[in-house]
Amino acid sequence: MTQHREQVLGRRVALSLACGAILFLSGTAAAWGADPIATFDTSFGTIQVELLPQNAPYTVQNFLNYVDSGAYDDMFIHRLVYGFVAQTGGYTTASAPFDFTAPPPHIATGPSVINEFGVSNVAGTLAMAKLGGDPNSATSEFFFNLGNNSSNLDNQNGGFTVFGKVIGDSMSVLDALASVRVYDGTGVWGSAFSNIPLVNLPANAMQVDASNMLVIHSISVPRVAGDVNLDGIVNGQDIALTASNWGKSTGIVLGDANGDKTVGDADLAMITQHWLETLPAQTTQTASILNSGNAAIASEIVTGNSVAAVPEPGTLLLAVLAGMACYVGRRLF
Ligand SMILES: [Ca+2]
Ligand SMILES: [Ca+2]
Repeated sequence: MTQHREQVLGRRVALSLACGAILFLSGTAAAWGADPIATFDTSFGTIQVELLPQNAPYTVQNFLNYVDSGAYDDMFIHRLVYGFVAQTGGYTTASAPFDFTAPPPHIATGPSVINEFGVSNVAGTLAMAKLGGDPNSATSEFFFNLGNNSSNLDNQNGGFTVFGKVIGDSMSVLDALASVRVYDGTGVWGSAFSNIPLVNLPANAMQVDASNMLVIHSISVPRVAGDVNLDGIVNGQDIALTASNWGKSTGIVLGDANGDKTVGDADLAMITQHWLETLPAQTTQTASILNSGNAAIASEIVTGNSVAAVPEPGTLLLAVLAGMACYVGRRLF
């Protein structure tokens, strides 16, 4: 009962503060900030991504939960289909090198996130991967749309939720993936690795090291503490979001300022502590968004290498890895 009273009291405090904030803001222009910018530090260049919390709030919060926990550190692109998608968010190099007896372990996943399809899957967007026939099954894996996949991915399984867009000249970094050789690892690691991009793999390789993979070392997303709706400013909108999620502690939680996966007084305190703080302009300024497609990326898949043609005992396992591949770009994720 005591906890219940505290929750009721907290809700009343939150609501009264929210009302006060709305009144406070009513005399000023709507002080909206900007979308958060995620910087991907990768082995193949730096990629900047504008996250879209206004369009997909639960999905962006889900993404940030993985970023903040470190689960995404040193993840690698495990699926590349030229002109279609580059998929990641499932596997890291933490236990590399990997031999061909067992696949890299999948990262631990949290609760699934509700489908929030709205923005089209055009080139340069990031969208959540999910199970076929289950729109609300996305957890950690996501992909870059390398081409305009709107006619396909907008119209199946409830639509694939776009939660970010590559900005500035970062699309040129993704263009470089077109020259990375793709291997079919189905026979050794399973179907999740049917199109794994690898670099500098020696002909007699018996294992794959981190240096052979396209690694996303880290993702940084500057934010203001207390900015729970991720618009770059701490104000009444954040209090309103916290109030509307008061007491929640299951699934993907919105309004959780301090990151403890529950919404309560501590979050309200953090919001009021950072009241009206904003991100520095240079980190909230969005560059132009490229949706023009990716002409540099070939439509033809390249598989195998010279050792696949003449397998020898020492290269047999690699030959299996690098062997026949088929284009499976239209399969479900
Ligand atoms: Ca805010
Ligand atoms: Ca909290």
